[in-house]
Amino acid sequence: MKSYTNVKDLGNLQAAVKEALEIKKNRYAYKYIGENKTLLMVFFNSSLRTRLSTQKAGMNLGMNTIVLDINQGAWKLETERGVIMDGDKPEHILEAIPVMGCYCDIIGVRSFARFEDKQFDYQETILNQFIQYSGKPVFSMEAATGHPLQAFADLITIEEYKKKARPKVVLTWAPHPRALPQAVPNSFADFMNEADVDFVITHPEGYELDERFVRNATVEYDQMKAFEGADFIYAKNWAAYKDPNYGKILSTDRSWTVSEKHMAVTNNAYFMHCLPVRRNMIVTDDVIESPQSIVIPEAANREISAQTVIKRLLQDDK
Ligand code: AN0
Ligand code: CP
Repeated sequence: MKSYTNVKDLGNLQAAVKEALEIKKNRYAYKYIGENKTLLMVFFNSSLRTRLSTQKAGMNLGMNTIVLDINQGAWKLETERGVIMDGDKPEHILEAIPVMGCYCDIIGVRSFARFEDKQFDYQETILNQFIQYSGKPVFSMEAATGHPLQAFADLITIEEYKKKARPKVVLTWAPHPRALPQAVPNSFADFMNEADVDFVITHPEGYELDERFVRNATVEYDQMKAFEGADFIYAKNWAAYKDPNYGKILSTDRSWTVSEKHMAVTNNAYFMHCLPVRRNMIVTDDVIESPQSIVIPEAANREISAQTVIKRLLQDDK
């Protein structure tokens, strides 16, 4: 694997999940393949899970890890070509990226959608610049349009908890006070469309995701109807994708907050969320604290998805 930006990079998905579950059984089985190799993790945005789980995954493989927070102590980076740099940004990303590439063997990048320019976001301008100019294998730690390490961990978790061959998995929008990217729901949809599940997406009108991710999913605007008979509920907020409302909040309707009333119509579904989650906005205390909530094992699987991906990048790095 040369880079990891979406589900396709994993090739056969069933084989990737199998490999991940093998790694989970013995996460130190490959502790020498990263010896004398350096993992650089570059963050343009905050993180708790990705930061810790990806660093741990690198360490499990014997790697040294360096973490760079672009907004804390590094030079502010200009990202547009052709700009006269007489403002507050002393360095251009087109020098910064190849320099970063000099000091490491693999680079992970977190760079959220900015919601300033849909094209800039949906062309994955920043992530692709890393791929083009770093000279090193690059993986997404949540970029503008996807969070494939999260979705891979989500699939591993569903595989571990499912009680039937083809479970019903529902991705539900839920309210949030700030405009959040579509990266998590996009990648979740991308993976669920490739997995053996009955996949339903529910959200208020206006919150339709990019069709390239929705593909064969059933879109149901009635949340309670969507929840009927579900085996897994995956909650997430996102801001509008569709023009002219790209990046906007269209609803704060708290009847969409996942509560016991919603869970009651499911098939005793498990509750999932990528975290961080705002309680009583996205999900009630009762649901997230219930025995059906698997948000912690889901987060734990981030180490496993990251390790599987980094292992594959190392193995290709001849
Ligand atoms: C981010 C998002 O919604 O994309 C990261 C989630 C993993 N969440 C927030 O900014 C709260
Ligand atoms: N789920 C996730 O990516 O969490 P962080 O933003 O804390 O890394």
